[in-house]
Amino acid sequence: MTDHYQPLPEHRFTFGLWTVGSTGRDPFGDPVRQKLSPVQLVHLLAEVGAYGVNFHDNDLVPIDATPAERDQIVKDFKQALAETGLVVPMATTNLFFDPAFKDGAFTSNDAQVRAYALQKTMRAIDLGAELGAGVYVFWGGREGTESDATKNPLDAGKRFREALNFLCEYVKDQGYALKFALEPKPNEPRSDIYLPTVGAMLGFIATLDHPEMVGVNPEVAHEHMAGLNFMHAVAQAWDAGKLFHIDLNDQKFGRYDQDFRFGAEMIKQAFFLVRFLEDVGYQGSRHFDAHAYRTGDYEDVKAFARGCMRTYLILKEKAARFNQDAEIQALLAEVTAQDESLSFLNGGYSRQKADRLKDMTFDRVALGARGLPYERLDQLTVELLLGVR
Ligand code: DIG
Ligand code: MN
Ligand code: MN
Repeated sequence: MTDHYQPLPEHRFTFGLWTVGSTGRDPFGDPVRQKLSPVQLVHLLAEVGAYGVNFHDNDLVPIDATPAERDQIVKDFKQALAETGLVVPMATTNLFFDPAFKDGAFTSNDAQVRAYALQKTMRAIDLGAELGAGVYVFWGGREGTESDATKNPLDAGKRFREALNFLCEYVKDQGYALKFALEPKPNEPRSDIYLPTVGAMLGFIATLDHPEMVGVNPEVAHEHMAGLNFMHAVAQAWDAGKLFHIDLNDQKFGRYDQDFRFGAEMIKQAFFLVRFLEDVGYQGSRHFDAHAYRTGDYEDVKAFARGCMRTYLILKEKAARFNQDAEIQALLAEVTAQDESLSFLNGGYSRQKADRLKDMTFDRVALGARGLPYERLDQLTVELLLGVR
């Protein structure tokens, strides 16, 4: 039987080295899988059919590597990319693992740490540009507090803004074809992380010197941790022209950052997300920032990676079926019908329109009495997802 859910380069499925390379270490347990090299991980991703691979600087080059070691690592990595055809659409900086960043990087109270974070990020941007990345992600995992006695949020915002303004100027000065994508998360590892949601990030971007260079990298798990509808956040970013990248995974509500396989928990939300991305023609990477269960070996890690991509493709097919389903489309046409008597309101405000509208009579009771077939519509959606339509 033909398998219609095989990943192809045109699907732009990517994984970070840290995702399939996760050794299963967690706050309560040691690694359960041996560590694979970046070269081994590139070949693993090629085996499962990924399009690209992303990395934090130190996923590829250890923080204490010598320049000669760095050059050899990059040379070997480039060779693996050439052998497999994988590309590097995104790069980012690890500004959260080393103890130096224990109180943040760009927002640290220590000016030395802030300066070191800038230096580290410039070097990591150089590495990302060298490997062809077009998007540079900033996830401020340590940019936050446990106690608000320690830092004024205005100072934190000012420091983060100054760092991004400096780095935007650096990218322009170097002539890199790079754009920045800010990734929000509400908490963990800090008790509260600044700029916790997509909406907060979009508001912050407007305050930068070069807002045109900066967008967002929404992650499913992170908006779910905040109890929010992820597809709505993505739609707002898209509407603002700021959906520069996306981190796909899954997450139960009210949990720590689970980074589960895409579609593993909230299949209906995953469907509406895929339908949105495909309907608007999103052309960016479908990046799976997720990792396999700690219980798995590398064969299960490959099943995890394949599962992320297969579920996306299955839901993409379901979205096409939704858009072609006559009964569903008839209900949508019914509930979204235009009212020609109100077409005079199209095209914005005028005094004449306002006067005419103020003189109109509405049958408020009749408006409230209208029955909406949303149960039918949602049941049809569920039945489509359950495979009975
Ligand atoms: C966590 O969700 C963050 C880090 O893994 C990384 O900086 C970013 C890139 O997708 N996601
Ligand atoms: Mn996450
Ligand atoms: Mn992420």
